[in-house]
Amino acid sequence: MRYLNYINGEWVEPFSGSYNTNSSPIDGRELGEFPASSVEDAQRAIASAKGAFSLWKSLSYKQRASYLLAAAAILKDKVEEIGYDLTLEEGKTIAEGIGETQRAISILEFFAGESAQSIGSVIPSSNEKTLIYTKRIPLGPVGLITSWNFPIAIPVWKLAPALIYGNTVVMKSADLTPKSVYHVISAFHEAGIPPGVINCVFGSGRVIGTELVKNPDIKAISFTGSNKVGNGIKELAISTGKKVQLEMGGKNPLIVLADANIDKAVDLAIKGGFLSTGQKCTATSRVIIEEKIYDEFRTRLIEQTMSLKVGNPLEKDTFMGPCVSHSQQETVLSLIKAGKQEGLLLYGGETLQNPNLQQGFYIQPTIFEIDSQEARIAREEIFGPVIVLLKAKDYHEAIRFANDTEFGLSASLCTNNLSLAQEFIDEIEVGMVHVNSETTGAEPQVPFGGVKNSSYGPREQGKTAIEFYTQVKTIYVDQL
Ligand code: UN1
Repeated sequence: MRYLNYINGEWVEPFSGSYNTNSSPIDGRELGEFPASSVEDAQRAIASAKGAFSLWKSLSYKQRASYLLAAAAILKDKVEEIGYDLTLEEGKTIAEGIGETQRAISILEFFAGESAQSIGSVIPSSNEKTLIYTKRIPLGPVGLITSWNFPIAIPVWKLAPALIYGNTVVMKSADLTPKSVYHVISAFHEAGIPPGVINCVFGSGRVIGTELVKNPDIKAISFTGSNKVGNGIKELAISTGKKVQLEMGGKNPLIVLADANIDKAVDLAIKGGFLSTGQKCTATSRVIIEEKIYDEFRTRLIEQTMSLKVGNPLEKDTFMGPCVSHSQQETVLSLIKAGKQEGLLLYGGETLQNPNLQQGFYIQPTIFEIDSQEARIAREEIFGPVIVLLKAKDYHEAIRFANDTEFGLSASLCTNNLSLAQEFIDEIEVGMVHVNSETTGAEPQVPFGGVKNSSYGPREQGKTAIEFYTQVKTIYVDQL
């Protein structure tokens, strides 16, 4: 089947007339053709978003919320079908595919609820008769550039706040996961969103993304993806006067102290490190273990990892599916190769040998042991099913290791020691701290984002999303 761009309320062919075939990382089956759009398509989408802005911002918050709720209801009706398509396209397990679709519904419901929340404040004037207040106003057309690893949730967590606060949108879907984004856009189309409020262009980031970032009619860019691409976007967007929000990499540590419940800590390491094939910016990639329990933790982690079912993610009992693409698999394998020189491979490290899985991009869950943080596998984001173990003398050494990274997205500590947990909360250099829980996860009603090289600009999600998607207007009202 051939899918089209969505511009000004209609499904339209790209100017180029050319299409890319999308295929499944599970077994290579073809999933449809998506536009290989050109700069002209992006420009047409931007013009459409610009044209729709004055109508959309003039609607009441409640009216705008009604479209979010209608789209949520449509996604709810199709949650199994969409979750299945997400799994086929991205390779995460079916439980995760459906779970992610449910998360998108919660995000839409949360931001619909924000339509009844305060959008400003009244501030006393030095003049007793003057009323001074602030209100939040939308920015205009915004460009949303989304990643393949959460192809439903991330488009929605940018779309929902952009729309509720009155902005119009041009979305650039990740090349690898257009069908998931198509489902999101279709839900809004079916919900009757006015033409031009949402536009979506499929194709290469270098072409469409660059146009969005450069074009003066786009007032802000929100991006989720790699540091390399994000940093390029930052320079260009700032030089054209835009607001920018970037969510990029992580190298998230899980610290396990000697008093921790080892079974629970092993479970957190496995879920945080291997679910979604490790392809989350929040994935656990370093596990730092206190010396006293190191051997026991390592033994149990390897035992549990050996028992995981890795394979076709459409089968209900599969724990971990393939990498998203051949090139992602190659990148992960090359880091594993480097890891073998720098550290000790404890488990995994190979592609799967099962003859039924040769058309997919599978890698075993992989565990390394390292004795120095200089190793590439301890410093670079791998974005695959690889965790590295590091022994620490005590909490103080562990936190030093944990902070010794350019990234600062999330981190977790396993302990029952409340004082150390509080010290950790204060000392760890990340945007999201966990105590006795996975480094992954993001509830829609709370801020999401990191420090250091993980993020740039205001936080996504929760009430703080308003910071990025609006600006403040200050109003003085005097009596004549
Ligand atoms: C999660 O951990 O459930 O791209 C969400 C990412 C993040 C989202 C993580 N922006 O992986």
